[in-house]
Amino acid sequence: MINIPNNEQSKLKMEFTLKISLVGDTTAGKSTFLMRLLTGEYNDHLIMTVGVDFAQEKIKFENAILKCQFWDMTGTQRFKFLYTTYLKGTDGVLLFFALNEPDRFQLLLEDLEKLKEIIPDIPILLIGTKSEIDAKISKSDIVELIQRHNNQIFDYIEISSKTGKNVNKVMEILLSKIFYISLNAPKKQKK
Ligand SMILES: Nc1nc2c(ncn2[C@@H]2O[C@H](COP(=O)(O)OP(=O)(O)O)[C@@H](O)[C@H]2O)c(=O)[nH]1
Ligand SMILES: [Mg+2]
Repeated sequence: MINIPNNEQSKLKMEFTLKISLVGDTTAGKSTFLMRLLTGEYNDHLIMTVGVDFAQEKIKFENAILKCQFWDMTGTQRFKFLYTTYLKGTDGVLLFFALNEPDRFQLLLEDLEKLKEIIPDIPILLIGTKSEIDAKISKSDIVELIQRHNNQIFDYIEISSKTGKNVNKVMEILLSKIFYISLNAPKKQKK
C-alpha cells in the first residue's frame, strides 16, 4: 500500500474506489510512471500498451483507504475509439506529455477535446514527463495551453519516472482535488 501524507484535514474515514485514467500520446511515459508509482522501480523496457492496461493499488490518503484503479490507455491513434468506453466513470485524469518532444505537444489538444466530450466535468492534472532531460517545450507554450484550458486542467506538474522526481506528488495533488470535489458536492451522483 502506498502511503501519501497530506496536510488538508479530511472528514472522510472510509474505503473508496476511485477510477484514475492515464491519457496522453504514445511514448509520453504513462506506463513507466505507473510502474514507478506502484513498484518504485524504473523500467525502460516496458512493452507498449495495446488498448488499455489495468492496475489496482490501495493508497492511504489522510484517514481514508483509497482503492485506486488505474486505467492506462494507449495513446496510439488507432485505439482512440476505446476512449469513449474506457473513460466513463473516471474520477480523475492524469494527462501526460513528454517535455522533450515538441512535435507531439499539440496532440494534447486532441486529447483535451476528447476528454471534454466524454467526461466534461472530471478534473485533469497535466503532467510534463522526463524532466531530467533538457526540456524542448517552452514554459510559455505550456502556460498558454493551461490558461486556454483552465476549465479542464486544474494543475500542472513536471515529473521524472527515471529519477522518481514528483512521482508520488502526482497522486497527492490529484487525490486532494478529488477529495475537495467530493467534500463540496456530496450529493453529486457518479456518472
Ligand atoms: N529519460 C526518461 N525516459 C522515460 C521516462 N519515462 C519514460 N521514459 C521512456 O519513454 C518511453 C515511453 O515510455 P512509456 O511509459 O512506454 O510511454 P507510454 O506509451 O505513455 O506508456 C520508454 O522508452 C521509457 O523508458 C523518464 O522519466 N525519463
Ligand atoms: Mg503505455
